[in-house]
Amino acid sequence: MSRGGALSMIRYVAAFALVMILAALAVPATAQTIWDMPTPYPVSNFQTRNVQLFNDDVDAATAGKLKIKLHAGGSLFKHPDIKGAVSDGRAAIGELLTSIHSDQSPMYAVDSVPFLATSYEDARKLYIAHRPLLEKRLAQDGLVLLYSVPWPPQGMYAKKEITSVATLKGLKFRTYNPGTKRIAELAGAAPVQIEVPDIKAAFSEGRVDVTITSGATGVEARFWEFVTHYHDLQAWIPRNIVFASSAAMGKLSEMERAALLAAATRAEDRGWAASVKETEERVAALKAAGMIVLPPSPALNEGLRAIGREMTADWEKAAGADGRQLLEAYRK
Ligand code: PCA
Repeated sequence: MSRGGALSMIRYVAAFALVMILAALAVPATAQTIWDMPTPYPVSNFQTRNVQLFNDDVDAATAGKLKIKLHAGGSLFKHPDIKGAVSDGRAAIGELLTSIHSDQSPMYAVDSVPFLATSYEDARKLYIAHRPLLEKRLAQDGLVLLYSVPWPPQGMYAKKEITSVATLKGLKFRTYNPGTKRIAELAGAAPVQIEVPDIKAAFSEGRVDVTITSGATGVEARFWEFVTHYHDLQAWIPRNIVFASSAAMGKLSEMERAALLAAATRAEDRGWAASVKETEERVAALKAAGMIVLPPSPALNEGLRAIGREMTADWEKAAGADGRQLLEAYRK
């Protein structure tokens, strides 16, 4: 071999070695995907615990190729910002209360219309009718629905018995979505929007007199330190959704996407069962902590149902043909 030939051979071998080194370095980057997942509620909450089990399940099913990192309690993005963050790619996956965005679309509101679906059985029927339209609406925001899990039925916490809607007049009413804000307004109360992580501070600083939420949230935030009465209204069953960015999902392998969807189905079934269990346990825990747990008086019940009828009519008007289709499917 000539000298020139030997040199070009060395160059060739060096270039080949470099390509091999770069290829080896590139392997971990393509072999593992890490997704950040902002969620709104505390780590101890049953919804969050279910999300963590979902993430563990995805990790196991993909042999660690897809890892989802939980950022609970609004620590990465605050609840109202989670949807936008996933839509525009600042996070790949997230969780939220569907109806926090009910002012964007009636399809984000239907599970939180008072007295439309008040039992788990009806909530399930409503979800089945709702799901295709919810998926369609989320797709407009570049999002894919993975699963949806209900909160326990919603009741009212207060510092005295609320005997009628008129009793609510002028009270500081903590809200968590535009629907609860509307209830407060129709009742002549003063709405104040507060996320779960801030609720204890709001109560102790005297910014809240009354709120509607579940036994789960009431126990978690130790409401008995601030209020005395729980009116077991069973007024509606709001749902959370777990959703991903369709762009981020498009970058997964076929195997990873299938694993994610299968884990979502399991998480949904597990979550509905956990919610039912939560309902029984948490109302009992409120009683054990010394709270007065009572059914609504006939006057309060009728007053709230009248508000529910007005909000149902408003929803039907806003939701148009899609809304009619949804309600027909639900009532079948
Ligand atoms: N807890 C959440 C939403 C519904 C519920 O039961 C909250 O109070 O914000």
